Amino acid sequence: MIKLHHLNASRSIRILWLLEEIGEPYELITYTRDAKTHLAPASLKAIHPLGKSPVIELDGQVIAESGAMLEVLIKRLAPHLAPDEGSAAYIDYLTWIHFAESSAMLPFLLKVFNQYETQSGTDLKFLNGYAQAEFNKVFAFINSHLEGKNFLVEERLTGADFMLGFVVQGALNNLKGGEQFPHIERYIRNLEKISSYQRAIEKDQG
Ligand SMILES: N[C@@H](CCC(=O)N[C@@H](CS)C(=O)NCC(=O)O)C(=O)O
Repeated sequence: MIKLHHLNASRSIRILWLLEEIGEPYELITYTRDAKTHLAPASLKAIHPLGKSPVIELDGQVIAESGAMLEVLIKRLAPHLAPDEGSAAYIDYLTWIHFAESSAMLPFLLKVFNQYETQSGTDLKFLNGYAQAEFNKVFAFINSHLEGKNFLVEERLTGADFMLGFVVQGALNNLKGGEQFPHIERYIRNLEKISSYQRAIEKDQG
C-alpha cells in the first residue's frame, strides 16, 4: 500500500489531495511542525535524509519531491488526470508542474521569509525589492493565464492544479493582496469547492 509521510501545513497537501482524488487505499503517517521553528520533527529524517515532506513509499521505494511523486502516481493510478502524452497540452501540463515548484515557489518563499525577517526588525534592502518584483511578475503571469479559466490545462482538473494550487493558495491566503490577482483568487475558490480537496484539508488539520 502507498504510504504518505505528511507534515501539516506543507507542500504535502498536494499529494494528500491527489491521493484523496485517486481514491485508492493509502496509509497516512502524520508529522507536526515544531511550534517555534515551524520545522519538521527529526523523525522524518528516518524516512529520507532531508527530513522534509512530502515523502511517499511506493512498492518499497522512497520517493521525495512532490512533482516526481505526483507524476508517478498519476501515470500509474490516474492517467485521466494528465493530458494525452504527445499532445501540446501534455507539454503545458509538465511546464506548470515544474513551474509550480521552481518559478512560482521562489518568490513566494522569499516573501514569506522576508515577512519573518522584517517582523523581527531586520532592515532588508536588496532582498525586499527583488522578492516583491519577482512576486509581482510571476503572479501577474499566472493571473493573466487564468483569465476566464477554472483550471490550468484543458479546462479540467489535472496534476498541474494539485502542484500550483498549494503555491497560489499559500500566497493569497497568507500574504494578502489577492485583490491584485482576481483570476487567481477565483481559481482558488473553485479548487476549494472540490470534495477531494476538502477531505485533504480536513485530514491535514487533523
Ligand atoms: N521540493 C520539495 C520541497 C519539500 C519541502 O521543502 N518541504 C517542506 C514543507 S513545505 C518541509 O518539509 N519543511 C520542513 C523542514 O524543512 O524542516 C518538494 O516539492 O517536495
